Amino acid sequence: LDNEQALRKGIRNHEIYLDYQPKIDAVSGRLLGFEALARWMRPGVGMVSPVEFIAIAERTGLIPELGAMLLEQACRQIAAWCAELGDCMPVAVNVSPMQLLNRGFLQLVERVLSETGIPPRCLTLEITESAAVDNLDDTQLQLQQLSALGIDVAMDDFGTGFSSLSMLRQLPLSTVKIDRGLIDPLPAPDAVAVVMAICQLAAALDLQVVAEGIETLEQAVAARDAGCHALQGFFYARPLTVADAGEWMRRQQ
Ligand code: G
Ligand code: G
Ligand code: MN
Ligand code: NA
Repeated sequence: LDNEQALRKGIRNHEIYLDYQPKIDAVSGRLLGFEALARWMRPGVGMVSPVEFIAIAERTGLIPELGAMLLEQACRQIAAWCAELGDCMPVAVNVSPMQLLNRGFLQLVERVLSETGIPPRCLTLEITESAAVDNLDDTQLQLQQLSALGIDVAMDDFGTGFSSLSMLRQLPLSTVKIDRGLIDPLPAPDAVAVVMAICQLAAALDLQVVAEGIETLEQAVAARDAGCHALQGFFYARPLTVADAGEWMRRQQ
């Protein structure tokens, strides 16, 4: 209850904001876009992990409100960066299973796209395997309607959950993000074999592959050689403040 009140107040007082972590083209090294990651700087307490406060929001019914606020924030930022660049700067937003399956979610995305006027292809939604596994039919329908809006959908944390490989085919995805648990042991040969197999499967299904959690040059090279299209991780950049992300973007131009 204490946490609920604090979170309610935090949402109202704009204590929750987004950091942006760059995604890099594995071959050219150029910036491809960002993943938006929610942050809560709780006054007198410090940083609260999104794992914790998203769970509180889901338990207490605050998730639609929090999710809407974060999606609006991300899309306003996309609009600002697109205007500055005169081109699309893609941003991926994480969506929890409960958010995705919420009745109002499709309408929310439609409303935010139209209010911000961003090209839908600049927005990616990252969903986790568990959502799809637990409610495949609902998830499939919801994702079909979302992708019909022209946005991209990425399967996050791929390779750790319990998704069947056929799910990749059944869902209207554009991207799979290989979980950092599979990237961490690179360039060990057995880990390379696993990442290569995922990339081959993804290629056959016409999906882009992002490797998450790249922390070293050796991992970056191994992931690229295994066929990953995009690389993300501390080796390139930590999640950055919006100002630092903008600097990153300008330096790439
Ligand atoms: O950002 P790390 O920086 O600590 O994020 C931890 C976890 O929290 C990740 O699994 C990430 O997907 C999730 N997360 C971060 N931001 C958001 C968000 O805006 N919405 C949801 N649903 N999950 C988020
Ligand atoms: O589940 P999701 O992929 O959305 O989670 C992203 C999480 O991974 C965030 O907590 C982010 O801060 C973290 N992260 C991003 N890059 C790295 C990295 O190179 N190493 C580690 N250990 N974590 C990372
Ligand atoms: Mn993610
Ligand atoms: Na992930």
